[in-house]
Amino acid sequence: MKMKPLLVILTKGNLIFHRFPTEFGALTKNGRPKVSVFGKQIRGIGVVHGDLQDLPEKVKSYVEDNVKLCKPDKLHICDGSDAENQKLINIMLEQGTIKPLPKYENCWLARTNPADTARVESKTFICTEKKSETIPTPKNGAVGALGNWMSPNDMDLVVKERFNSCMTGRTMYIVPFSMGPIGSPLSKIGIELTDSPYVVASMRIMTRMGSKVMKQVKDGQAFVKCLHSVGTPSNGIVEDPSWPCDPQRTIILHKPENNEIVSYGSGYGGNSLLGKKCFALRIGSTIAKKEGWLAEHMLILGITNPKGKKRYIAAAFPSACGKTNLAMMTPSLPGYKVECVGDDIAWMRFDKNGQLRAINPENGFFGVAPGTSRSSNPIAMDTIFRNTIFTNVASTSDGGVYWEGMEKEIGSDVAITDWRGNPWSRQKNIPAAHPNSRFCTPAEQCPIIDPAWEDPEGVPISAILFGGRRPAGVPLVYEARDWKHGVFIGASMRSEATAAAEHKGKVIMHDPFAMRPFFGYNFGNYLDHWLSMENKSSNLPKIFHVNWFRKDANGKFLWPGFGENSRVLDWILRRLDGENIADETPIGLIPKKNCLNLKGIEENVNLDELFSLPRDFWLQEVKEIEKYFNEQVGDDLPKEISNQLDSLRKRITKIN
Ligand code: SAT
Ligand code: MN
Repeated sequence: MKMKPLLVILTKGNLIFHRFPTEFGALTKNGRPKVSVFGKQIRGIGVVHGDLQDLPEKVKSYVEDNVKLCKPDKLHICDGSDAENQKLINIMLEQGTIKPLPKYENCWLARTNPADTARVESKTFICTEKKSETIPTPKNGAVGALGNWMSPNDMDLVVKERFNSCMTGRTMYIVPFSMGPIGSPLSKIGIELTDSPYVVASMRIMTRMGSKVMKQVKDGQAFVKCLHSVGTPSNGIVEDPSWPCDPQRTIILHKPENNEIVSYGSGYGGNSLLGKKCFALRIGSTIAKKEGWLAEHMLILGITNPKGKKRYIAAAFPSACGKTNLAMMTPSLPGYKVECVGDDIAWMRFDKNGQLRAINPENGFFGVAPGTSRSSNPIAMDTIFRNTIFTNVASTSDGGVYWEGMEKEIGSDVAITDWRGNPWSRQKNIPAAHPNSRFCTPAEQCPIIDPAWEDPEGVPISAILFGGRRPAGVPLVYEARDWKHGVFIGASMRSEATAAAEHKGKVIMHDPFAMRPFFGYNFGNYLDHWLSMENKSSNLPKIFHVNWFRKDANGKFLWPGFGENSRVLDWILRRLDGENIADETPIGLIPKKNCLNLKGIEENVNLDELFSLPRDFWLQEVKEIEKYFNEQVGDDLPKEISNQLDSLRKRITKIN
């Protein structure tokens, strides 16, 4: 790698090393950048892109406050243009953050610091005056597992301690972005201040970013404040200037009262692309509660049956459980067509006719790469090889990418370099790509993007699916008896841990509504909010639970999954049409014998095992749920939900 000029800055006895890209320069005699903030003017600081005077007043004062705190050398006001993007790419190339992937068009590979590869749930906090606003009070000495709370005072201390001068030697980018189509009544705006060009380039893909959004702020729209820095370790030494970060002190804070997000120390995904989990889910859920709608960790798909009737379905699964695959499914059942509205987040509200409508607040897919292949998700493979930033995947000697699942898709003569940059061979017992490696790609490139995916009114939702990775006991699909039962099913969701966060091993974790890491307020109140939706409509979506991941005694999947999941969606759609194809069971309604369409399926499917309800398993499951509700939700658990649990227990004891 070409060496860049090395600058050593002494602050309070600490040495700080910075490698500046050559475009940097203007510093004062003592080597410190000139920063001074006077009243409404930011003087002595280079504005390298855009015009400060054009900023709306509210943005100006937000920027000013944080320039004072973070002391960047330069300011860049993002307009979202191609020319700007090219500039960012050049900077990242120069810093060694990305390298080109010449096999494809406008694709780039970023390798992170190996200590910065996933969301950090243990370092993610919601800041409210009262702890009980954020999390229910755990009982019986349990450690709270429904989010972390911090007081606003402590938040201030954390911010002062970490952000003071954290952008010295760097550029602060001012990133205006819209979550949701610009101008939709369901959309919301954010301004992210960040010192990472990687974050800016990724936000340009994942959100609608640029001048149009700034114009909306000028016209008076409120915005969510999002401050982000990759940070500098407290010893002042940036180990690897190509991916600066401060994993020791990484922290992600949310203050719903001010619609404010502050994130320090990580450049990765949900930690740094603040529109995603921080805004669209955590702050989003608090806004949604106030305004009477739902901000959920759900994909949205459109599905047309062979008769040409189209419906939309929203589905909640924990991170890295195949949401992207389902959202882009190629149905194996003839005559069906799936179209994609979104793969991760849904903002939903009932319209004046009582129809639930959803938008995808995002503009791109930040999908898990490993496991994505021509056989598992050909549509994703047709989406991601243009205008995409890959992170922590392996690379090939012919200028392409590689990950687990792509074995059949590369020539035997190409050499592979793993995600850390080391030569890799199949004999090595370690994965070539990091299990949480990602592609970040524009949604509009998806060949089956739904024609209504940017409809400002949102798409009408007919069914809601909950699901997870459940290797044992949980059948392929079951239907909730009614709305309250559906809310209970969402509340009782459990799933095997994945690589999307820092959890280790294949433990089955409670993950209510797939929102456990993303609740912006007390989960008990969240359940009340969901229950209250019942009064908003006489035409509520039906609720189902699905599980593609059940295994037999030998550890083999009982269901082929992927395109064959269209058979489950077919049953669901026929239930929406009121067909008499369901049998009551203690846990909900399951397909009547011969009513799940298996015509033409190649695998031998053991339906009896796939739909069996082992009594001991379910007694244990009820016990686990009860323990979880008691310990974690305690007095905040709505009565309706404990009633649901009681009736489930009674029904299960009757299984023989
Ligand atoms: O890393 S992200 O939070 O953006 C993705 C996910 O966990 O679903
Ligand atoms: Mn997700």
